[in-house]
Formats: sequence, C-alpha cells, structure tokens
Amino acid sequence: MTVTDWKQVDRDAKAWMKEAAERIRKSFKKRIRIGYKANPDDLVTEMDRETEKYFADQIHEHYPDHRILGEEGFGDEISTTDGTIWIIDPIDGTMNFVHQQSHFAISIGIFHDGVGQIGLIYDVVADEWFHCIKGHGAFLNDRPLKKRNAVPVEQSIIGLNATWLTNNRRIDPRYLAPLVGRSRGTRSYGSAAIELAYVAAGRLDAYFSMRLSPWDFAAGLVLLDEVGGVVTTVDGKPVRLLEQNSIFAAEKQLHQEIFETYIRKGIDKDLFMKL
Ligand code: 2AM
Ligand code: CA
Repeated sequence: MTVTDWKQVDRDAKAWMKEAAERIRKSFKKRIRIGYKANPDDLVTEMDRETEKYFADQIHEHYPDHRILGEEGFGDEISTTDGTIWIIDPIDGTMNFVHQQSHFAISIGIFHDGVGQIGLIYDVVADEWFHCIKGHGAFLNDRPLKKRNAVPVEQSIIGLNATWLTNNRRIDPRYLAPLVGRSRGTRSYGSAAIELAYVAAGRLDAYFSMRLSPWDFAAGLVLLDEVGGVVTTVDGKPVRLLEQNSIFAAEKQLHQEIFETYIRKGIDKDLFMKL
C-alpha cells in the first residue's frame, strides 16, 4: 500500500486553484457565455466548465489513481467512497459570479476511503483561503481557526437562504420563523461553500440548507470537522458524501438547541423521506 503525502497533494491542489482563480479573474474582462441547467435560475458558464476541466486534466495527469466527482461532469462515475476522491465545485455561487463578480468560491474536498483529508475553499475575489489538512488545524489564510465554542441562539448569526422561509416542500417555515426572530441575525451569501467556511471561521454560528450536492459541501465538511463543528442532515442524520443532502452545520451545543427547538418540528417526515 502506498502512503499518500497529503501535504504534497495540498500544495498541488492550491497551485492549481491559484491558476484557476487567475483565469476566472481574467474572464471578468470578457463576455462569457451563460447557459441554464435544470431551470432558468440554475446558471452555468463556460468558466465553470473550463475550470473543472482544468482540474480534471491536472488530477488525472498527476494522480492517475485518484478519482474525481465534479459538478460539471468532467470527473468520473463514482458510486463508492473507496480510494482517494476529489470532490470539486469549480465555481460555487455561480449566480453571484454572473450577477456580482464576487462572493463565489472554488471548493475542493479530498477524501480517502470516505474520510476527509483536505478541505480547500478559496473565495476568489476576497482572496480568502479557508484550508486544512486533517489533524493539522484549519486556517483562514495564515491565521489558525479556533475550535468553535458554544453560543446561545440569542447571540448567534445563522446562515439561511430566505427560500426556506417561504412555502416549500422541505421544511415548514412556521417553525423556522421563530429561529430567525430569536437569533441575533441571519445572513445569506449565495455560496454554500463560503457559508460553511464562515461557520468554520466563526463568522456564522450555524448554516443550513435543505438541498445541497456533494461538491457544495465536501470541502466544508472537512473544515468543520477540523474545528470541532457538527455537520448532519437537517433531520440529524449522517451526511451521505456522494448524494444530495440537506445540510445543517453548527457548533455542537447550538446544533442541538436549534435542532430540538426549531428544525425538528418543521420537518414533515413523510415528505422528507422522499427527497
Ligand atoms: P452553485 O452556485 O454551484 O449552483 C446557493 O444558495 C447555494 O446552493 C450555492 O452553493 C449553489 O451552488 C447551491 N445550489 C443552488 N441550486 C442548487 C441545487 N439545485 N442543488 C444543489 N445545490 C444548489
Ligand atoms: Ca455549487
């Protein structure tokens, strides 16, 4: 069995992310082609595709036995967590990229046999790196991130998309509204990767979304694990790495308080099981 040098993998991943970020910044000056995926709000650009292809080419060349799960489909068909898997979102927050040219990130989580080894989230325009290698602490640029301490709901800032406060199939907004009222405030940044990174960094105390894909949350999972944060599905179950999940991330005590007092009642079990 070969032993992986995760520090070398981390250096390579960061170098490729820097190069990709440079290409994305240059694209601001030209007209980019925008397409739609599932619906007219689900945007994709040539930069999403080019960036993921660039990563896939590099990884296949330098780490031929690693596999890739990517949002834009340049990766591999993956049905098991065996071996080393790079879970890649070339641009998380594509709508922000298109409309605002800010608040989007490149997100890469690297897992071995289902265990997170490296978490990298790079906010391209803010030039902020949220990064960790398992067991070596998490960082925002050069600053080590502290373990998350307990904070009561009244003093917490919650990352939450307003969609979940309107009528929707996944959670009853009547049970969520009091959480919004009782927390110190809510924020929505439009990039799940950035929002999870913010929980790891203490800028948010909790974050949840009723529907995320592996590339939206993979790197965030590794980062949160490294700072002692808890990440489950919204109904309190373990996150399935290769599937769409609801995601609920917070410090342990706050996680429990929000789950017990607000979220659990808002979940219609019958509907939820069908997701
Ligand atoms: P994206 O920008 O890569 O599409 C927006 O609140 C966050 O949710 C972004 O991270 C966005 O990722 C993600 N997102 C948007 N639509 C989604 C969908 N249908 N399934 C999973 N994640 C989605
Ligand atoms: Ca995404």
